[in-house]
Amino acid sequence: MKTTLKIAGMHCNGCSSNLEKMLNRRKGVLSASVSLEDAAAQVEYDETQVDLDGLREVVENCGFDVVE
Ligand code: 9UX
Repeated sequence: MKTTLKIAGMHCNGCSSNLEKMLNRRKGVLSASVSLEDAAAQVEYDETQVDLDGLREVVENCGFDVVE
């Protein structure tokens, strides 16, 4: 499964690289790439191991929000 999440609250390259690192550490995430300019995260994940709520949890734990 592939999705693009719109992310609110990222201010610098540290923000985007932290979020990218944390998403990639989440069980079930196959690969994650976060763009500061686009304010977005592209995530490829195994939907039997993690769902959108699980991804949102990672984003919120990093101090950001997923924009609906
Ligand atoms: Mo940059 Mo983001 O110093 O939480 S890492 S603002």
